[in-house]
Amino acid sequence: MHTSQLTHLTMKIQNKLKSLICLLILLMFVLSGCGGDEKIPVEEEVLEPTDEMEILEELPKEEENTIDIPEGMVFVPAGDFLMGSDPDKDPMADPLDELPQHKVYLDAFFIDKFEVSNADYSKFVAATGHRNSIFWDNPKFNHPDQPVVGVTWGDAAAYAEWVGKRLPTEAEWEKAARGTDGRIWPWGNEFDPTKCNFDDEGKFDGHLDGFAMAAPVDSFHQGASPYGAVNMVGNVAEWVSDWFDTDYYSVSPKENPKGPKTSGMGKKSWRGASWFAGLDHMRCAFREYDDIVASGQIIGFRCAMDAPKVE
Ligand SMILES: [Ca+2]
Ligand SMILES: [Ca+2]
Repeated sequence: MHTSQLTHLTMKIQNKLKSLICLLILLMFVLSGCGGDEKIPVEEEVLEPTDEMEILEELPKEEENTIDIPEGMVFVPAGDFLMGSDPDKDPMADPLDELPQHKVYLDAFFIDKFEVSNADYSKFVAATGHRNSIFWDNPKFNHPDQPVVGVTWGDAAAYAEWVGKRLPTEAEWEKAARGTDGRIWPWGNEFDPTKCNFDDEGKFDGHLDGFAMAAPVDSFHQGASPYGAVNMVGNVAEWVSDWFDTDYYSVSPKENPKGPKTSGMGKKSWRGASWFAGLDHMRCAFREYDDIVASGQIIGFRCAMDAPKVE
């Protein structure tokens, strides 16, 4: 082959190669440019609705506007809520009596926004001649605005009847305290020592929350429950209507549970713990009990009422 011919052929091959490279570059550019600025879609994490999330969808709020809510009470709409504790979410859960966490349906009801005060209770005593609190003359406990203590379960039930109400069931109390979503505290899942009156120094005279003993019932609004009830955890513990049974949650009915029929121990439940108790008791799911005739310095109560059924 002639030298010039060879050179020409080489150039042709080089040109072909150049064209091929250009084509490849163009192809890569086109491919990479496909879709302009669009990023490769990252699969978003989709949360599967769980039972827990489903029941977060509350009943319509309008219901609250169509119901005549008695003065001093809050409305808790009908529906499911999570009762008891999930130890994976709440390390302080007591495995003895707070498990299993379970879904409970309750009819609508009203519950007192505040614990019953000494002022409230003294009206009952004056009107009926019912015996007074055993601490009626003790200045640590007898301020009119403080919650009444030193009352037995029977005293509490008698007061409730006198005002045309009743004691809440354990389930009603717990729903009123924590709403539907199984939260640990009335205000959410993070503890806040400024939102309840408890033994905040761990030595029975804690008062960093402002109170060494029971605070006025109309206090700690910042710790209100989803329905607006205050001092549900802390201040004074609260008698409820149920007999106490450690194992009740494993056998309780799914709708409107009212506690065991009887208690061999003669113990009635109380809920919410008090100014005398430490952090681990300051939880919506915490359960405790006392003798039906006991009347200590830490147990008071609040009342409940059935709400009219909405068609
Ligand atoms: Ca305190
Ligand atoms: Ca309380």
